[in-house]
Amino acid sequence: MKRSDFLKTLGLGALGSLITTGAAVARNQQLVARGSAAGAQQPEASSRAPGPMSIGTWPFAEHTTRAALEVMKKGANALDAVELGVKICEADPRERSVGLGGRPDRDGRVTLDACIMDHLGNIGSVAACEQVVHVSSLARAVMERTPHVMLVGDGATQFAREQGFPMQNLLVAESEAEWKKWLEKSEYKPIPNIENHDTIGQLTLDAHGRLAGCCTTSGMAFKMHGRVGDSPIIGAGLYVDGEVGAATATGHGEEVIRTVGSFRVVVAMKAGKSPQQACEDAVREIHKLFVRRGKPWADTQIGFIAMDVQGRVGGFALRPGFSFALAQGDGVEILEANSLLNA
Ligand code: SD4
Repeated sequence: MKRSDFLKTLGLGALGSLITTGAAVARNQQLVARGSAAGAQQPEASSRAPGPMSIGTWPFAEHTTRAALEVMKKGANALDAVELGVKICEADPRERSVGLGGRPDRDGRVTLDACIMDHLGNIGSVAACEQVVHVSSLARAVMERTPHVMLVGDGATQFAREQGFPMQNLLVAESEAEWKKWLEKSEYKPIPNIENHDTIGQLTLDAHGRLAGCCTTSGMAFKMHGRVGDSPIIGAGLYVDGEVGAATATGHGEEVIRTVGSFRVVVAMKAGKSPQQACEDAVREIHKLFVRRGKPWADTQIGFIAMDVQGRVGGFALRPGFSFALAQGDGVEILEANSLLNA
């Protein structure tokens, strides 16, 4: 399905071209603002019943959202579907920032972060976990089989072992070679959109209107050992409010934690913003704090995606280059997100 066709199915029609250019964002915002003020339908509104549907960060979510959509069409609930989807990415050694094959920290250790949340507010999370490929499932096990919501480091690995998760070396030859090359200079410089920003955050809405989300990553490449990013932190890397909507983040985790990014997006939706407006607000807040702190803010990337219970979606980034997948109906579409900065 072409994006223009897809947008038509969302009732966006002529607004389709507004998705990609900076000037268009402003027009889109005006339209949204006017629509809201007049109590009219907002441009992103879907004209048909939402769900099942799924969105996920970055183009690799094409496969994971499609898989989630297909099982939801067969009756799976949003939570099972989102877990099934992200596991595809975790198991793929070619994806070098998630699960097996993820890039190691500066000590050569692959440590994974993940969290999961359902529409009822059930949450589970693991951080800095080693030797386990499917940390999304481990996060779910924390959620369903412990009195806690988060396990980290050795405790997370120990729990995985006790629960029968297979233990394996996550460092593949390509990632090890990159790490050895990195050691030559040992400079920590995240490169936007290139090597350090490919977390998968995925959201699902099933046929019964239940939302779920999962975020899983190996985190920043060559991070300090023990560093934890936003991805396993409920409210930062992921948040789901079953009555409102859900959001997830990718990019420079420290900045997302600083602003409690995903929670911020969902709260904005609860206050009446569309998913698109809410993602834009969160990125603006991050940018504002960069400026306030006098930091070289242009040199990093942050992206949010969001979906509400009405099936409207949004995505926005600090810089160009961020895209996300949307699976709905018969197809999956890769949507290029607008950005606050031009480069
Ligand atoms: C982190 N947010 O560890 C993750 C990295 C990321 O796309 O999103 N990469 O900070």
